[in-house]
Amino acid sequence: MSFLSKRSVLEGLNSAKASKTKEWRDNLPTWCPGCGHFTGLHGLYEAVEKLKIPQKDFVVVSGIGCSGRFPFFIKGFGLHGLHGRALPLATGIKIANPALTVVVVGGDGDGVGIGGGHFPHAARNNFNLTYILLDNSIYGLTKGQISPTSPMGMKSGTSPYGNIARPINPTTLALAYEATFVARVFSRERDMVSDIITKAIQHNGFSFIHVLSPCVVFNKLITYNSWHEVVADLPADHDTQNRSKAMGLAASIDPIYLGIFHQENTPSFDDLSQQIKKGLITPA
Ligand SMILES: Cc1ncc(C[n+]2csc(CCOP(=O)(O)OP(=O)(O)O)c2C)c(N)n1
Ligand code: SF4
Repeated sequence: MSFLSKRSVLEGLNSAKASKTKEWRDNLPTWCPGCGHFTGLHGLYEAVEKLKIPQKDFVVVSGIGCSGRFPFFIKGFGLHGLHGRALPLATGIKIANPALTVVVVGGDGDGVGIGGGHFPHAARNNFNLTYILLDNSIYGLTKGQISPTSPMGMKSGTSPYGNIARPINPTTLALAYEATFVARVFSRERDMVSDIITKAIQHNGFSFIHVLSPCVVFNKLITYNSWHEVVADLPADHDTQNRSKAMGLAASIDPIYLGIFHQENTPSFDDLSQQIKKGLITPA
């Protein structure tokens, strides 16, 4: 990936494709030119435009990090919360008003580091949220410390001799936590990112998208090129109903598979709580 100039970013934002989503664009993103997070943002612009979600019914909730800047760049409502606390904030918003479309965005540090304790419970409760985890395998905002997804051996300000901790894999975590929609995408594949974010928002229940989203400034080891060499689409005959098979494919590091690993139609938290309220079911 060549380092994009500020001008080329602006040209991209004004391109014919981007102009279709101009109603959704808010402040000009402050990310570094070439940051992978741009693709996640464009994917979300395209998804909400395609799904014709009214801006008054749309909320983006984030934690802290470069990824946490998301709500400033998209119209609708936004909440830039505390580091690692985006999921509980979003859960409260969704429970208070189930009619809203609530999208949660955060980094790998935010989501599987400090906020890692919230992820299993948002997933297993099947809250009707879409969680986009922008993984650059580093803490970007705080200028390049290792994160829970950094590979062993990676040098950084906090690992001058190389990282000695084993990395965790957000996609296998989501599968283990019983998320009902689990996908992985790469921010070089813009159309795939938009398509899968659209499907995730349409999904009834907790949808999780792991975005491989390089930090072009602080991570010199995990880059567009290093990921490009190992990513591959999931096998065409992959059965998205088979969670244990999905787990094996999600754990693979060469290739690193992209696509929808798991999708299951089952009542969401909102559905079940409405049915209980109406006296239609009683918890067993
Ligand atoms: C409670 C708390 N601890 C630590 C910080 C400092 N901090 C801000 S962002 C961040 C990590 C950001 O990394 P990540 O979540 O991966 O997002 P990125 O910036 O890479 O998009 C840290 C440690 C904080 N703001 N609040
Ligand atoms: S520091 Fe890294 S993650 Fe943050 S905006 Fe710049 S490229 Fe993106």
